[in-house]
Amino acid sequence: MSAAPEPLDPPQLADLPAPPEAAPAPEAETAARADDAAQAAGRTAGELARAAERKAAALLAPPAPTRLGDVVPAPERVEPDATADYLLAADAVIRVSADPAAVAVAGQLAALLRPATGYPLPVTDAATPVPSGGIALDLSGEAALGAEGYRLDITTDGVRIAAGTAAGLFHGVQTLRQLLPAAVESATPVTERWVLPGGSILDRPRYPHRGAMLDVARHFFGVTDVLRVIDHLARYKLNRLHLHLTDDQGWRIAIDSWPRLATVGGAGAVGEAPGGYYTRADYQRIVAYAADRHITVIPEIDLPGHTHAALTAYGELAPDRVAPPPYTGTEVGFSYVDPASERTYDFVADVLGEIAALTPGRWLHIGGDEAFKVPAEVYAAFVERVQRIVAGLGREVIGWHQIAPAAHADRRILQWWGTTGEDPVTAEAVSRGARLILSPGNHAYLDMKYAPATPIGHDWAGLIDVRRAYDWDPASHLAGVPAEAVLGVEAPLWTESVTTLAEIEFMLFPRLPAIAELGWSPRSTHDWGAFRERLAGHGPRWATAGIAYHRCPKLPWPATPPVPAPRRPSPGTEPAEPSPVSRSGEPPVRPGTAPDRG
Ligand code: TNX
Repeated sequence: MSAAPEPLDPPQLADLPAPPEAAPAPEAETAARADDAAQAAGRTAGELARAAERKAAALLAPPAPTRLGDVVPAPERVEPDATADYLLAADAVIRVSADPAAVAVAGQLAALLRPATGYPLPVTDAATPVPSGGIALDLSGEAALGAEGYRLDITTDGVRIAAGTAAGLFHGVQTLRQLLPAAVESATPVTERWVLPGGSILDRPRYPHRGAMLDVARHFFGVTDVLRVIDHLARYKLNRLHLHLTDDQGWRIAIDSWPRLATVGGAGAVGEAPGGYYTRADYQRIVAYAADRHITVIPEIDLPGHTHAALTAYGELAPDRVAPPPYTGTEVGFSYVDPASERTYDFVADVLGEIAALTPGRWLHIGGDEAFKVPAEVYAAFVERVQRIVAGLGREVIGWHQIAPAAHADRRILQWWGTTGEDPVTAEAVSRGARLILSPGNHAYLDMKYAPATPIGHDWAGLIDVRRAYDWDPASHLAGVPAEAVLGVEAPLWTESVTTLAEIEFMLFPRLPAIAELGWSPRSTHDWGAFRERLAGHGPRWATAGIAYHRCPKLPWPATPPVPAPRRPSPGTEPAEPSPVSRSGEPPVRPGTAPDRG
């Protein structure tokens, strides 16, 4: 296993390499000097002439539609250069360090750019990749950029992303994507000037843990839905997907040693909704897809409460040894596996053992919330025993903050979901060594409604409009918890009322990018006025990508973009299938509900 992540030191700008000087304008040079320069740079006069042509074209053309500072989450340092816009041409090449992980990122970049541009964008590897009119991804080992940082330099002569890790290159690619015109999100070729704003960005995350949680237990979402959610996380540089795999209404992962958990426990969901579960292969596909995007899956098996679905499959785990009928309501806190039975610990060890074997990440989430029927001392002893099982599997425990009273276990992490900003029991657990992920219910719970009329969601933790999602500071949120104990943030999406992918997207967008910015951006960039403008500027991207975002009236959305003009329309062919969500980003209003005014 790799070294444990620690909260990053405050960024030291002095540690970082200075941005390169702007290149002199080749068109100002004499032919003789151009020859010298060409030789010095190892380039032919023809190559140099093309570079000069690009520079001239960039200076004559209108400025890039996107500004260098329009990125979400806000980068650590942005230095625009209005004279250095870069125009991606049809013959551009992606050059990349000859390292399989870097080549994979280059392939992902090409796959992002090819559909809308229609350009071939071949990928070639090189010992020292240089832009040469195209895009260079340089896995140069710049240690100061850390595990996930990158630097991006855009000049008329090309684009260079440098990082010390493939994750850093990948994040740089997400930034590059956001700097191209919104039409880059089109799935088919469109006519567009593919121009990037000139200048340099230097960027590293504030926190090592930046996550989202999807509850696939209350309603089940199939693999393709989850993969799309992973894509959304990747766009905003999130690096953890917490899957809430089990709850009272459904058990969603196949366990070979206890097969009825999935086949019986997974049969239902809230209300009349269909059940379902992931096979081992499904789960591995999700984990691998996430890993390719530098996202670690954190599986949660919620214990000892929220276990009604497991009890329907194996009555022997129930305190009365009787399997109950399925539960399709949305109450919480009534179920638990019998902490007094050894069979329960066999079950926990088998389940966590199988999950650990399928999960490359180092964390297992053991839930621990709302076990209201288990007495406090019994509960603490149960959690301590489960913590030992996790340690025995070579993994680290994450639990909801209710596990705080249990004894400390090495490297354990509590996930705060309270709404008060104050909890002496959690603060005390931190003083005993626990670290925290912050998911305050009143800021980060994406199942809360935006406004009273939001057609889906809850309001027990309050209404969470985008400003509320954004305007808090993870470092000082919980009284008595030092900033160094905070590993990061996570936005949970519980799905009692969320039934489709479009509804997931409606609750995630635009709030997920707000939480992502809290996790990534230095506090010095925190500014609601600037953020709301940057965020709203992403609306056309989401619309073009077919994301069913919530067009809340409080954000200054740009006009709905025209549907991009298709390139090379083939006469006589039918128009493409309309996307399942409207381009205007209208919310997926359920029949009989009022549209949200919030
Ligand atoms: C509380 S938050 C829960 C979940 C519910 C959620 C609804 C937490 C750890 N437990 O079981 O789904 O509220 O908002």
